[in-house]
Amino acid sequence: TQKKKLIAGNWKMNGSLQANAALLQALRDGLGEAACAVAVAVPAPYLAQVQGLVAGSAIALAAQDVSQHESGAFTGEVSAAMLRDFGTRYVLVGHSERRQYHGETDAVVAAKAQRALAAGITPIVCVGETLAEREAGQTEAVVKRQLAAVVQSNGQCISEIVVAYEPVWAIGTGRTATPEQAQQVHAVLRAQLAAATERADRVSLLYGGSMNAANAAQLLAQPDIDGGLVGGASLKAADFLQIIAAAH
Ligand code: G2H
Repeated sequence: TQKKKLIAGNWKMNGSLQANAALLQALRDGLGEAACAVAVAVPAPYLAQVQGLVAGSAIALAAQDVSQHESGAFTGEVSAAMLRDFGTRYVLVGHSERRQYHGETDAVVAAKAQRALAAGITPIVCVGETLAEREAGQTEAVVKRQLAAVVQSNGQCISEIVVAYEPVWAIGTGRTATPEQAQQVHAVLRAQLAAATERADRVSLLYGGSMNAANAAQLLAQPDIDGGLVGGASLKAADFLQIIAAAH
C-alpha cells in the first residue's frame, strides 16, 4: 500500500518542561520535508506545552492513554474531550504497560478506542504477545483476540484506527522482532481487518518494540509495516530523526 508511513514517538513517563522544549526544537530543526507522518505521545500534563511546541510544524500531538468513560466521578482520569481540547490527534490505547501494570482488559481497551473515535481522535490500538505466549505458539491467537474486541465494538469505524503490534518481549529490552517475525503478525492483523472492512488497506499497522535507527529501515520495508511506535529512541532527537528518515 502506498499510504504515508507514520512514525509515532512514545515518551512514556519521561520529560520535563525544559527537556520537551529542547527535544521539539531539535526535531523541528531536523525534520525538513519529512515524507512520513510524525507524532509524539506525551505525558498528559505536557499536552498544552507540546501543543504549542508543535504548532505550525508537521508533528502531530498524541496522548498515551484516555479514559473509557465520558466524564464524571473518575478521579485522576483524562477524558477524550479533554485531549481534544488540546489538539490531540492520536491516543495510544492498550499499550502493554497499561495492560500489564494497570489491569486493562480487552474490553476496556475497546471502550477507550470507542471514546477516542467519538471525540475525533485516532486511537493507536496496541496489541502484542508476551514471551511465554510466543513460546507456547499462541502469538496469532493472542493478537487476534486483542484486536477482535476493538473490531467488534467499533463496527465500520474500524478503518479509522491505527494498530501497533508490539511484542511484549521486545519492549525496552533491546530485543527486536525480526522483520519477518513482525511482517508475519502484521499480515495476520491485516487479514483480520480485511474481514471486517473493505478499507483494511487504509489502516496503518505500526511495529513497536526496540525500534531504533539501526533496525528501522528493514522493518519499515516490510509490505504490511506502515510505520513505527518508538519508545526509548524517540527521546533522542538524532535517533528519532533517523527513524523518520528511514520511513518513506
Ligand atoms: C514499546 C516501545 C514504544 P521501546 O513500548 O511504545 O518502546 O521502543 O522503548 O521498546
